[in-house]
Amino acid sequence: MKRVITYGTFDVLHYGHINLLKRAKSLGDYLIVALSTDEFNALKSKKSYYTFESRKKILESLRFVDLVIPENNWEQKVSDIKEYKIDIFVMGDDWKGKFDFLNKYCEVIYLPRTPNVSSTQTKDYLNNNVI
Ligand code: C2G
Repeated sequence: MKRVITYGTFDVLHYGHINLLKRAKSLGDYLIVALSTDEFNALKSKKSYYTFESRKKILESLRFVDLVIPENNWEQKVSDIKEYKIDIFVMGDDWKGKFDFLNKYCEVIYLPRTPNVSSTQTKDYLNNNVI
């Protein structure tokens, strides 16, 4: 049973997120998503449209996501990897290099981001095209 973990806000879920999550799951058998809490988002200077609970519900509805846990801080990754016996840590390549220190504990893989889609773009579009 190969266990994979990834981290993120996953606000206003879009096909870029779906591509990342699907590819992450395909690297193993069990995918854990550590979902940024609303409080941690504030630390990342992000304000998500959907609350943590709503974003969690959406992710849990995806058949290729096996477990959603809260991401409360930057520091929890090593303990998460140990606690959940993670084999592979996956992030989009906008984070390339940032988490290489986790190589001591598990495989670290950066996957290419999906171009031309982001939660921010979606929100901007909706804000500027209210009918
Ligand atoms: N992503 C992607 N393609 C996009 C947009 C996002 O592959 N067009 C990926 C990101 O690279 C990331 C994941 O989807 O791996 C989640 O993206 P965000 O919700 O923006 O996550 P972020 O705010 O980068 O949080 O501790 C790590 C942080 O919590 C990462």
